[in-house]
Amino acid sequence: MGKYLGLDSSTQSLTGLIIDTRTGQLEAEVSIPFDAHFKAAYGIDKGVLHLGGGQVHSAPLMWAEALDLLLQTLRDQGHDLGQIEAIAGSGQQHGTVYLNETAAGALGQLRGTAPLRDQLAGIFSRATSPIWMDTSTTAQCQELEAGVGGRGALLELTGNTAFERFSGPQIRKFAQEDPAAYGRTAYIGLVSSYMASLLAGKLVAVDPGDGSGTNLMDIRSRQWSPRALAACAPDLDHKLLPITPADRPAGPLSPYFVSRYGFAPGCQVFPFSGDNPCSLIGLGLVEPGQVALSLGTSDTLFACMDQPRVSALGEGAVFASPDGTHYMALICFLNGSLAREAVRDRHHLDWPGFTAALRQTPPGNQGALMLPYFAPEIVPRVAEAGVVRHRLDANNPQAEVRAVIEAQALSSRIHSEWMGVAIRSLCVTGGASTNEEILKIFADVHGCPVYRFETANAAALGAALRAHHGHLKASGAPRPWKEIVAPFAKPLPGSTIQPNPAATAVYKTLIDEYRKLEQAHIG
Ligand code: ADP
Ligand code: XUL
Repeated sequence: MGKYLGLDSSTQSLTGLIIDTRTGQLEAEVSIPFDAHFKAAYGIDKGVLHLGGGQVHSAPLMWAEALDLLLQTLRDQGHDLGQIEAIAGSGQQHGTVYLNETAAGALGQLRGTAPLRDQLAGIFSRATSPIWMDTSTTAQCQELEAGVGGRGALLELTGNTAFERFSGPQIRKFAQEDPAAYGRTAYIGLVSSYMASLLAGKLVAVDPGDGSGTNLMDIRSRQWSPRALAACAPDLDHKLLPITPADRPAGPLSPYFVSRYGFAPGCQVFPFSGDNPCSLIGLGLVEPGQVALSLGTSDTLFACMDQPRVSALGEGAVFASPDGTHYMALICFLNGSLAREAVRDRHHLDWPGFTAALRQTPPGNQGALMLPYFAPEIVPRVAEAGVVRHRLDANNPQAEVRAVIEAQALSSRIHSEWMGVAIRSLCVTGGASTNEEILKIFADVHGCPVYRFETANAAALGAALRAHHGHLKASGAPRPWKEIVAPFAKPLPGSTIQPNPAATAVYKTLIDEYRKLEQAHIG
């Protein structure tokens, strides 16, 4: 035994990762990309539905279908799921799932003879879920802040000013725009709690890590704030699933998965958390100090903190760490992989061509700069998409490729200053962290080494480690986090990228130029 499964339900894919804690090995790592399997059935593009006016949703029934497909794939690959002791997971943060009053019964009666899709299609009071890319809730952000006594009051209470992508503003918008469907909603959860509920065959609570991405949780008590709930939407205290400690078992796995995929009946399910909080664990950031960079659909830069240091500028977010004691500071850039892909596709390149362009161009790009707002941006706040080119030829593919990466790295440097953390190294994860040329630019701009790891799926790994930690604790033999993460969250030998001092010197002067360009365009 000693095996644990971590799941990551992200924007574009569902990943499953199995660790063997006796050998310290990753035993399996499988991803189900949503577009490859569900594009036609759900009408998605890169995992999401663009509904106009900044509304970006996805389909919770699709995530359930992906769960069946992932477990079937693991089984087909010969993995004995009967050896898994416990499962935990991670979900893209902030997205909200709306269930009607039949949901609890349907989850409790799942039969192994038919797929989840067929049994759960009727449980939603809203067929689609707004996700973190949704920028349509500016009015609701203002109303929520005003409702608790102002921006400063919400920041003090929840650790965060109101953000368009956070769950509270999403819920308020739904309650305002479709009060009938809101009235039919018996339960509101997050992507994380929804995925955990499928596995446990019952409604599973939200963990404090993901709860802190709602604008509704008291960051110090790690419970819903009655004041924030009242300011958000009617009757929300009855609809929103409760908050539970991340290491309290949610229950045994539903018999559905036991009969269909051969899991052991006693396999435990732990609450899921957000993808960034899980990545914090998966990269071994269980003590303050180190800083991490995730280059996924979004780019995020985050650090572990002792206390919830807040960002008064409203740029950074603060979440509770799923380790139960610490906090994390995070900055989220919406124009991460989507911007890199936009440049790649605009110039008809593939990843090798994109990477070659980075090799062929000099640090500093001969003064060419880009503000890469291919979509509205979270940090800095940019409401309308619009790419700005400064001394940059839009028809020069090489310069464009370098410009987008340098912009992302410079922006991550400028907008992390509020964290008050000296960035002495960066632990990297996410799909684009497999690209060494991209990482070199981040190392040079930050002037620090970049550490790489065996897996680029730190969120799924962090989830598996959470399952291990929780399972030991529940069995009466708890072990400190440091010992749990040590065998897995260690940089790959020989893979560290050191900054090039000459390039770092170039970027030192460019930082101010980039800052000025940004200020000139966004005020
Ligand atoms: P998420 O978990 O947010 O869905 P991932 O961390 O799985 O995203 O990252 C997926 C992204 O990784 C893809 O959208 C793609 O843009 C990017 N990616 C994959 N390979 C490369 C590469 N060689 N160079 C740059 N980006 C890459
Ligand atoms: C973080 C954020 C994104 C999502 C999707 O605040 O919005 O990083 O978690 O990965």
